[in-house]
Amino acid sequence: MKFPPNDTSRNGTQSQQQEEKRRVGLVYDERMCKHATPKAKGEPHPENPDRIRAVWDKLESVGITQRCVVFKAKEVEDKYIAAVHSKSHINLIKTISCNKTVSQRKKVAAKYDSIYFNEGSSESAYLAAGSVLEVAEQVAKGELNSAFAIVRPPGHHAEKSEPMGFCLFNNVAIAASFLLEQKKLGIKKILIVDWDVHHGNATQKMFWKDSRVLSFSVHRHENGSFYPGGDDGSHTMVGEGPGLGYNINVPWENAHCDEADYIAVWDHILIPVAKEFNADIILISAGFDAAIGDPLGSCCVTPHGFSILLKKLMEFSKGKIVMALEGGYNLDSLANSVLACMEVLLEDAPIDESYEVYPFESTWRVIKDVREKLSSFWPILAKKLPKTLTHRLKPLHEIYSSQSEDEDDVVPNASLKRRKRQNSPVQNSLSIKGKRQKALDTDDSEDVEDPQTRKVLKMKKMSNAELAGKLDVDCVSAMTEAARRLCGMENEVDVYRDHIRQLKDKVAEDNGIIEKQNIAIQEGEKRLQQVLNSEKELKDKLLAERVQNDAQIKELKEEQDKVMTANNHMASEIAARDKTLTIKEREIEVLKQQLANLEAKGKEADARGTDCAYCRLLAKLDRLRYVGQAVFMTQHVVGQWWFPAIFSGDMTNGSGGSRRCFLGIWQKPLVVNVKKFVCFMGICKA
Ligand code: Q9C
Ligand code: ZN
Repeated sequence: MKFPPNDTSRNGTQSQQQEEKRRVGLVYDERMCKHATPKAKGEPHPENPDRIRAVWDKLESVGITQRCVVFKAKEVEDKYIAAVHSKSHINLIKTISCNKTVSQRKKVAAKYDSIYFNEGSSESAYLAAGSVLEVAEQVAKGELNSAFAIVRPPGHHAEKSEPMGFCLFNNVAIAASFLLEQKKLGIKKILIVDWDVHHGNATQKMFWKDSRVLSFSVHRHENGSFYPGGDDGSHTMVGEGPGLGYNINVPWENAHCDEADYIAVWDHILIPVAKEFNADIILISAGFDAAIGDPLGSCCVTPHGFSILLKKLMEFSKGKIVMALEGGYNLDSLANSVLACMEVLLEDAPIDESYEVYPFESTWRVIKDVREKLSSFWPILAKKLPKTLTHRLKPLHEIYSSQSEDEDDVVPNASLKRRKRQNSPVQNSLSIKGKRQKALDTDDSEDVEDPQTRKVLKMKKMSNAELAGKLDVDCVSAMTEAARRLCGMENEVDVYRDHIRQLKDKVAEDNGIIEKQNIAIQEGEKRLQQVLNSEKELKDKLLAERVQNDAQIKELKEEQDKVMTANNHMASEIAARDKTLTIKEREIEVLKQQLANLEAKGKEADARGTDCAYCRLLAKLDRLRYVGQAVFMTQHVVGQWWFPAIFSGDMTNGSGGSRRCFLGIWQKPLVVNVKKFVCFMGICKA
């Protein structure tokens, strides 16, 4: 036996032989063989080191290992185990191999269900978990397309604080938690498919309330009597809280299931849900104890069956699949099944998935129950299954049914629990008939076992003369028999005749009915025609009305158009006038402004006027009147300004005054003859 060379231990190097289209990781490490039962004699324990050796040797012998990226195992770190196991459990597994005697270890192991420990257990457990974690990370990163971890001890029964069912650490659960925790990997949703024949009780519990992990397990259950037993594996266990609907159990009611049953479950439960869930990566708890020939599982899945199941999962999560070995206790079955899976991961040959499935009747029942229970979380499962579901009629092959049941199978009424085989009577009779016909065709009476057939054949071979001479007792009895049959046939003919007559009567009767129905049909057609006619009339009338209406509408529209044009015209005129009005208003505004300015200026002038020298003079003049001086004033216009001119002097003689005084701009003196004392006052604008 060869082991992976040391230099591939951590990073893993691809073989030089040929470039694979897919990078498939493979973990194997001889150190995982160290975990073994302490007792040497007697029956070997089913979970023994030869299991992984057999797998590795097989893959080696057919040249698979050279085509994979091979890794040696690496011990998992405690902090990653701690995500799913308790401190005390980690401590138990870490210390179980050292500082303890064989009998001490035995005593500890006895506290648990189906557990043994030896001096290699701790290391193997750490390596198994580390191996799965390592390749899971590589696949998540995209360094590998997919991977298979050939590990032991297995993991899916190992509870948070309790080793169980040959399992020490839950390898797959540790890897799943690791992937989710390493945010940079971008893994947000994980599908765990557990096809080990036993229920993955621990994985179920570890992600019970977690919607990031969809745990799917298909397993023998048989009402909780199959290991690990109880209700945990029931289809009613669907998760809780945020994890509600994210736990799926498919519990078989009986042993002997084969790929037909598994494929039916895939097609009608797992695949539709996987489509909907759309995981970032798929982890398979790949036990092969449901494989044909397995001593614990008593199921019949062939290697080809496993390859179909795996192939169907390759369509999801971009083919990112990590397989971790769980159970599987028939070394040949185990090795061949793993090989079949490796060929799928390497995409060796197209898998023929066109498989006619004939599952058990019980399988359809289980599928229906599971779908019903989960349909509220996964609406796709609410659809009705096809009405015509095929199920198997053929009898079980001897190899399956004659196999002794394993320890787990020993339950009351085990024989009753066996599959209800549906031997087809049709097929059986056909086969006997077939044989007889073949014998008659061959003309070889000596080889024929059936005495009746042999006799007929012999007679067929005799000449007429021989036959005549051979009217022995046999022949007479044969003829009697023939006559009896003939008589029987005549009776049969009579019966047939009667039947024919009855049929004829029935035909006549039916003809009458048909005739009546024809008449009814014709009447119906007539009535239909009438209805159609009146319908047509109505249609015509409506059409005429419509034409008239259309004309009226057209006329009204034209009128409306005219009014609208006029309106438009008026509107534009109004607008024009509005514009003029605005202009005029603006002019008025300007004029008003000017007026206001003038007024203001006038007022200003007035205000100033009252205080001007001229006005003061006027006041003095008023007093002059009394002293007999004549003062008169005229106005003189220069532009728009009034300038006062004041003349003073004795006005009594009627001649002009001799003295003049003036204010403002003096112009040519104005000589006026006045009789009266005149005071001519202009507006003081100066
Ligand atoms: N009555 C795995 O396949 N059987 N474990 C014990 C006790 C234990 C199977 C029966 C079967 C454990 C990983
Ligand atoms: Zn198992």
